[in-house]
Amino acid sequence: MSVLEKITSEDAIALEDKYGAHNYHPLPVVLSRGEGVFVWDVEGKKYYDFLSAYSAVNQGHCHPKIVGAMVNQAQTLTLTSRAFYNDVLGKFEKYATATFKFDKLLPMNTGAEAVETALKICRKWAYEKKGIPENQAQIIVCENNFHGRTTTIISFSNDPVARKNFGPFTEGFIKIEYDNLQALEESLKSNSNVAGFLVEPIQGEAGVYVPSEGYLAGAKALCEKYDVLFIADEVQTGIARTGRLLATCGNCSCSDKHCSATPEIKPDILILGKALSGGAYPVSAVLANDNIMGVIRPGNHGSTFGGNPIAAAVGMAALDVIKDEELAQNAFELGELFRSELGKFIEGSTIVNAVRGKGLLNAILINDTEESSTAWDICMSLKENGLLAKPTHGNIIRFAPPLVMNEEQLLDCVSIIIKTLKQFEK
Ligand code: IF1
Repeated sequence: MSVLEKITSEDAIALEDKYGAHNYHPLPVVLSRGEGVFVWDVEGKKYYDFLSAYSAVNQGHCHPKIVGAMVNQAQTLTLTSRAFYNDVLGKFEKYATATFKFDKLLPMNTGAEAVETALKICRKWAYEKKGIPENQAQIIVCENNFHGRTTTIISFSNDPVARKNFGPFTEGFIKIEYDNLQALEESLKSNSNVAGFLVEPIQGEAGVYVPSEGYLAGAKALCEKYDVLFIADEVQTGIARTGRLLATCGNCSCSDKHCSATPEIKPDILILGKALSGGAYPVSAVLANDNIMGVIRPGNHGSTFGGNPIAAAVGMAALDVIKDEELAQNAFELGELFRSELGKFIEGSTIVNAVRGKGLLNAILINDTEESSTAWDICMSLKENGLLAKPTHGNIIRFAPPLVMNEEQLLDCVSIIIKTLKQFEK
């Protein structure tokens, strides 16, 4: 069967069911084309994409500048491995370190690989710079975190479905409550071997939990006080998704006038992925200054594809688009509009309890139990009404469209969402 051969949705689903591992339960829609904020299924039906591949397609599907960079590089030099230099990686590293204001970048491919890389750097820094006894380093993480699916990362997850029967697990992690500075300080006080604190600026998978004002700045200050590395996992919140270039938004160089641009929440280690490539190619990265990244020496860490020429070319184009089209600003403004419009509906709704989020990373809380199928049923009806979204946990639906959406499209989506929710009013 050639990839060009037309296939029905039913056949596509049957093929995946028969030949693919069942590690997902997708919405029953088979997509075959994407452009900007839209995707089309194999039967030609058009949808607004309100998931953006979990915030990887911030720049919109098949952005011509990103695809152009990818095609051009793919016809020139695809992969050399890091056994040799290539003429693109250094340019990407310079561009990205200047954009996010760090000395160095370590290129990887997936978000989980970047998280694992950050954990290794943090531990090595703890032994070689902080003087923690070898193999005694502890890294503090938050309850209900999501940082990826590797065995070490699920070792500190509390999601039973992600963990069960995948043990034994990696040691060296302490779990505390998210958005609780007292819990963080108590953990720092009572554990002398803490190397780092790994945190999502907004907990995406947990249901788009936006922490209290001052939480991230307070956490950074506690990390400084106890000489512990503040590690921000911005795989999902980064690259303009939350209305600023970064949710932690240190002194980045974006032109976004809303950016707080204060060093109070600038991470010691920054983890990026997903939209670092605009969803066109797996590109992730870990950024840090020389006093931290300097612990990494030849042979300590690597990856066949990490830092490959296509990834570097795509990464630069993806960052260009974010800046040229001022997508952080757009996400900020459309996010305010989205929450305001949904908020008006919620005042009189029996089916939605709340809307929350930052920029264009938002979620609604459905007035039903986690075990109910209501959120799923609502997403199935949204699909029928031409908008694709998916529940995160049980009764929470995440809404994260591409950041290239315009106001008219957003208001069209708000009316689709409200029309659909009204079908479920009790
Ligand atoms: C799945 C969730 C989102 C992430 C953060 C690291 C990673 C992710 C904050 C790992 C990845 C993806 C993974 C994907 C679904 C999606 C997801 F629902 F799983 F939790 F977005 F919220 N840090 N998140 O969100 O990056 O290795 O996937 O490139 O695994 O089902 P990755």
